[in-house]
Amino acid sequence: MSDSLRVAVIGAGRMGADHVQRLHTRIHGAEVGAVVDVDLARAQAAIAGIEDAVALTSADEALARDDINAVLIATPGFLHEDILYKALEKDLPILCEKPLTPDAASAWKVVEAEQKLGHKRIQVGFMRRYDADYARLGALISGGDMGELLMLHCAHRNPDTPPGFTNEMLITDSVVHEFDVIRFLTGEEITTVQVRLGKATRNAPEGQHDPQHVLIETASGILADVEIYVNAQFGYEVATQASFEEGIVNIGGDSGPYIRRAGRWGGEVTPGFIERFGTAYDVEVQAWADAARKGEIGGPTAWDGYATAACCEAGVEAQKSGEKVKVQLNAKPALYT
Ligand code: ISE
Repeated sequence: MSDSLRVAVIGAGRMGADHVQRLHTRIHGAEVGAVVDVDLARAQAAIAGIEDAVALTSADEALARDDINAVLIATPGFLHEDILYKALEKDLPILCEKPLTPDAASAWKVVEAEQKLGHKRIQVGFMRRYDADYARLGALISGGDMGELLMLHCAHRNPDTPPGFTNEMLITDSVVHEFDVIRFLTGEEITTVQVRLGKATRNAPEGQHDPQHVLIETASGILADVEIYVNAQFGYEVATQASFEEGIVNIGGDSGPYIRRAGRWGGEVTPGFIERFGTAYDVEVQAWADAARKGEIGGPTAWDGYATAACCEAGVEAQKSGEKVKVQLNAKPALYT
């Protein structure tokens, strides 16, 4: 087996294909060995120009190959669980796109399976933790120079939603990042979630109430509010304002060249998450590859995947009831402390 990781990328959709290109062109110490997709033509398109990589339609077939020693899971979330068990059985390093699994009960079973294995093999793809702005804000919070963090105001805006994006997915697919990054920034678990539905845009597809206002409380009482607005039309924006005892910090605002031209001034809005978080994805996958070659993981754990699944479950219940819902968490196993 080569010193480099030979990765099976499972799922060749938007994120999977993006990770294939990343592994092939920008990540050191890892290469694409196989790409799996139910649509063989899509898997073949993803490996075009990559020598020695094979396109397959079955994850089992990829994991059974002698030349594969790592797995990157980028299928839709409801397909993760089965692949996770099979990869754990082979004790392979795993980078699993979020969500770990779609609900807290199945995520807990994955946590239990990893505990049985006795060491961490699963890194969950919460890429915001690798974004330079979030890392800087995290350092300001833990550094303590600005006093205690009191509140976070988060805006999460997407231009539109792909077909099949349900009302629940505003929480489980989008706010899930907010849950993770709030836990990451504060170092605390989230205790309650409430969702308020106000005036809705006419641009949302049938069945979606958009935008939604999500109110979050952490263990020490830090309050966070999230505007999740997934049919905002104008482009992609993820921004946070943090209120401290000694000041205010903004991250994720507009950046890039400020242009004055032909009687106008301004810049460009990023079109989507692949562009907005492109560098963060690169850093994330490199951190995973570096750690995996040493038998470790380089980021968010299966516990983080479970804890955010529990937040999502509370969030979906809160969407329906309008009530403040408690997040139910099992005790944290020693493997993750
Ligand atoms: C998408 O799946 C992502 O992960 C993006 O970061 C998020 O902004 C978007 O709302 C999700 O649908």
